[in-house]
Amino acid sequence: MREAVVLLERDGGVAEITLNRPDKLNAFNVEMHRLLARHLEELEAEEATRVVLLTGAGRGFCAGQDLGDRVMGEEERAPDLGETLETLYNPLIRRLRRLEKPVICAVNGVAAGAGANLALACDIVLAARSASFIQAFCRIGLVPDSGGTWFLPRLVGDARARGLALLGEKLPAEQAASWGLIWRAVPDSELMGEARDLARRLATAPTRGLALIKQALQASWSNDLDAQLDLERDLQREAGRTEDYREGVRAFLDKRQPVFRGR
Ligand code: T3D
Repeated sequence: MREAVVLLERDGGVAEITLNRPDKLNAFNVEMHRLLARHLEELEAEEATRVVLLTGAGRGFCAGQDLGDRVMGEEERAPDLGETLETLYNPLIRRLRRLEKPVICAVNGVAAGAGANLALACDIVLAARSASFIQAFCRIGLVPDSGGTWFLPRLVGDARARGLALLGEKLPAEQAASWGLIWRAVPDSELMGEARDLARRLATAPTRGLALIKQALQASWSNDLDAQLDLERDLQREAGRTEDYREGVRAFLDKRQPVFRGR
């Protein structure tokens, strides 16, 4: 039997998702989109899952859209790429940004096109030193999608965003880390160990509080300071009513490690 094109394993509070089309560097086809969306939807609803870890099988992380599905004959009508963004890529990026639990991305190899921007949509991005990021769109006449034109200038500034998007050159993981595009580059052999350690750590953190942090940071991109202060007030009110906050304060005063239940 053929293996699924997206694998899902659960271990304690951590759900590990692996993109699994290694012979295509895990390029996206419709089946991969559908399965990934289904898994994320399930995980969203599961209280027991407190962290999602995303990675790729084989030597690549994800090479973006499977271009084998985009071959056109001379006379054929071009596919409506706006439609595929609307129905497949945009919902994926929105789902990851809105997920009320942290998403760690372990970039195990090349991340190109929508694959690069999929990684950038995650909350904490670790990459193997041999991995790289390529805004490959300009090489085939397309525009960076999956949030690329939003993430890039915010993460690395306008000059670097333009260079990356217009030249489509390979950005090695260590440079990506030094530019602030990702959290850290680590030796290849340590990638999955580090990513899983981080995931286990976050799985015992105050999950509701982390979800509110994600919400506040996301809103900060479009809020002015006044609106952000108001939002912090509202979110802090909510955080202050969680069981985990109670536990955090009690544990601090008792001089013991807190036990957070994620509520
Ligand atoms: O279409 C829409 O719906 C709109 C949305 C678009 C989103 C997008 O992501 S557009 C951008 C699409 N992606 C690309 O343009 C990247 C294409 N791939 C590459 O440029 C290179 O493969 C890499 C730079 C990523 C890696 O290069 P390298 O030399 O390490 O590997 P390779 O030999 O090129 O690839 C290995 C195999 O994977 C190869 O197959 P083969 O020859 O061994 O049978 C190659 O064809 C396949 N592969 C890699 N990327 C894709 C792919 N097959 C289909 N689609 C791919 N994107």
